[in-house]
Order: sequence, then structure tokens, then C-alpha cells
Amino acid sequence: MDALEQQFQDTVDGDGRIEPRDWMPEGYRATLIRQIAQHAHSEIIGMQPEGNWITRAPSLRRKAILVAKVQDEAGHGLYLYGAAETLGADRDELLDLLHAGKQKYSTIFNYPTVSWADVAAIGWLVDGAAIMNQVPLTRCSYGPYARAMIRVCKEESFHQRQGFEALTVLANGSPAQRRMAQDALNRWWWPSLMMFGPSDDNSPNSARSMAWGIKRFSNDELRQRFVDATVPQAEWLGLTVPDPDLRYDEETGHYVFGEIDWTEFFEVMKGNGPCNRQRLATRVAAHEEGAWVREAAAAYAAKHSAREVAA
Ligand code: BYC
Repeated sequence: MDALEQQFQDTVDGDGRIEPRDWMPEGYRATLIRQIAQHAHSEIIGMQPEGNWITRAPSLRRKAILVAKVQDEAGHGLYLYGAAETLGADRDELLDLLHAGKQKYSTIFNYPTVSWADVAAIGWLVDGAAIMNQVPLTRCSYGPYARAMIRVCKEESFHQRQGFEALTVLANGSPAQRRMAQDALNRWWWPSLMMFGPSDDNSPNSARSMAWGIKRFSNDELRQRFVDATVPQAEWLGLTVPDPDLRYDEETGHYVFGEIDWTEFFEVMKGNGPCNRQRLATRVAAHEEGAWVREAAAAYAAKHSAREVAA
């Protein structure tokens, strides 16, 4: 290890932060760009399943909340693309890679939102899983990513609560509303567990990411925490988690849960989930149709910076 690498590793081991101008191993930079880009793409693709319900939200209040939530997700994408840029990545190139199917986004957003209860379940489960995964990222070794995560997590926590509240109303409503809530839990439970990534023995990036202080906990550790926190919430709602093997282990104080369908996970990751093609096509169309907005914004910024130089 040369002196620069030693200094880098000492900073990481001492729980310090690596900043954009600090020396860093190329693998560290590449890993961060990969993860942050995937995360940013997930935020903006994640606007679609819920955006689908903005025009059909059951009340003005629900609509206003949903508009704000979807808008927050665009904002999260913005902070994250900004964090990736501090590593030398080019935002347009990252978007091109997403559009060409060469960079991933979270598998969870390839499932359809067929009823209003799905919007509530996404808030409760998907944002709940996101918080579990992202709170440790506020202490990630790369400063700009860690700082972006602080604000993201505050907003995700509002998102999770609004989802739980919306699902509480359905779970305590008419028999038809309760059926909708249960149906949404049935469809979103397993995909939410998959959000944490492959099991630890099948996670090629984990060891290095943990040594570099990017990941603080393993995929399986975070998944277990999520199950432990969420099963009692399902019970409180009077809903049944769709897992016949689920049981509480008195000795360990953890829930034991059934085997995840990893074939489904890898198929969705490869692009063969129920909505992969639709999500990407919608994203590409939005990008193309928005070209004039980007051009106008760039022309406006250029005009103003030219004026500043002249002044
Ligand atoms: N989906 O070695 P592993 C949100 C890939 S946004 C797709 O464990 P790593 C929200 C992984 O990239 C939620 N791909 O990887 C937004 C790797 O691929 P490559 C997004 C997945 O990176 C709107 C391969 O599998 N959150 O919350 O060490 C509305 C092997 O995996 C997935 C983030 O992005 C997946 N689920 O760990 C509502 C959080 N899982 O590139 C909510 C930040 C794994 O090696 N990211 N892969 O071919 C992370 O924390 C980590 O990247 C992961 C994976 C834990 C996800």
C-alpha cells in the first residue's frame, strides 16, 4: 500500500469522510458511481408507479400528498446525480446508460400499481425498506453521498408515515378496502425484501464496499432488520404477511422468514419483470419530450453567466 492509499484507508477506518478532491482508489470511485447512479435512477424511475395514481387519488388531500411525494423523489434524483458528478461522472452519460439498459435501477419499480392500496403499500413497505437501507448511508465514507442521504432520509421518513397512515385507513375501512390492503401487502411484501439485494453469500460487491465504509451493514442484516420492524406493524394493521414460514424466534428475538424467490429477483434485474419495458420506454419518452426544457434552461443559464462576466 503506498502512502496515499494508506492515508485513504486510515481516513475510512477512522470514520472520517473522503471528499471529492481527496485521493481515492479508482475502484472506490467506480463503485460509488455505480451505486449512486443506480440509486439516482431508482428515484426517478420510482416516480412512475406512484405518479400513475396522481389523477386518481381518492381525495384532494391524498392527491396533494402524493404530488409532494413524487416531487420529492425527483429532488432525491437531483441530489444523487449531483453527488455522482462530484466523482467526475457526467449526468447526461449516466442517463444515457440508464436509457440503454446498461445501468440498473431498483427491481422494486418494475411491479405494477393496480389499486390505490398499492400507493399506500409503497409508502409503508418500499419507503420503509429504503429508510432501513439508507440511514446507514448517512454515515457512508464518501462525504457528498452521506450528506445527500441525510435530507433524503428525512423525506423518506415522511413518505413511510404517510403510506402507513393511508394503509391504516384502508385496513380499518370497509371489507372491500381491507381486501385491497391485504392484496397490496400480498404483492409488495416479497419484492420489498428483494430491494436489499442478493443474499450475503451471493453479493459480489459487499466485501469491498464494507471495507471502504460505503456499506455499513450487509444486505441480509438490513433485510432482517426490516422484517423485524415491519411484521409487528402488519399485525397492528390486522393484515397477514404472505409467508407461511414466518415465525418469531424467542431465543434470537428475530423473525425467521421463508426463502426469497431469487429466480424472480434475477429475472427482474435482467429486465424481465412485469413492467421493465414500460418503465424504460416511459422514461426515454419523457427525456426526449423534455429536450426543449433542458435546452431553454441551458440557454437561460448561459445568458445570465455571460451578463455576470460582462458586469
Ligand atoms: N435492484 O453485490 P450486491 C427508493 C445489483 S430508491 C436492482 O449486493 P451492492 C425510492 C447490484 O447493483 C431505492 N439491482 O450490490 C424511490 C449489483 O449489480 P452490479 C434504491 C440490484 O451495490 C422512489 C448486483 O445486484 N436504493 O428508495 O453492494 C420511491 C449484486 O448486488 C438490487 C438504493 O439504490 C436491486 N434491488 O448492494 C420510493 C440504495 N440489489 O452493478 C422509494 C443504495 C442489488 O454489480 N444502494 N442489485 O452488476 C445500495 O445500498 C446497494 O447498491 C444495494 C446493493 C444494497 C442495493
